[in-house]
Amino acid sequence: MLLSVGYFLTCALLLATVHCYHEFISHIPSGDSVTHPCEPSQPWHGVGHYNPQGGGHLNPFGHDFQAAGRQWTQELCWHDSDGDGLTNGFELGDPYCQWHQGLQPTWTGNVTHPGIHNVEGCFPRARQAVH
Ligand SMILES: [Ca+2]
Repeated sequence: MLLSVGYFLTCALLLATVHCYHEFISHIPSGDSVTHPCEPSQPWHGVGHYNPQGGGHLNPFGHDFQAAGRQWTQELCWHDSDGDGLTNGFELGDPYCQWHQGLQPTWTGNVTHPGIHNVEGCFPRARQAVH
């Protein structure tokens, strides 16, 4: 019986977490098109987290998204959260920061991760060598 209750609570927590990610995905352009920068065939569901499945520590974009009230703002769009030289808007297919929830971004293909440096995220040793 105790095992069943634990299983139920775990499932409820996971479902709530998945629901949250889906809700937040709709708050950013191309939120459902972000992939792993090192493995483009792998989706990155928790865009604001280091864990591709979501949960755990926030990445720089996750911190900025949270600071923006979990909304796509002009400031968040024009900012370069991961410091790779590309604005968050450019990475997510909204290069002119015109997207609003419910609209189609300028592009949805070839979007890049706004919270993981596209090169250094795959080669952490390169980052250490640079700094
Ligand atoms: Ca960037």
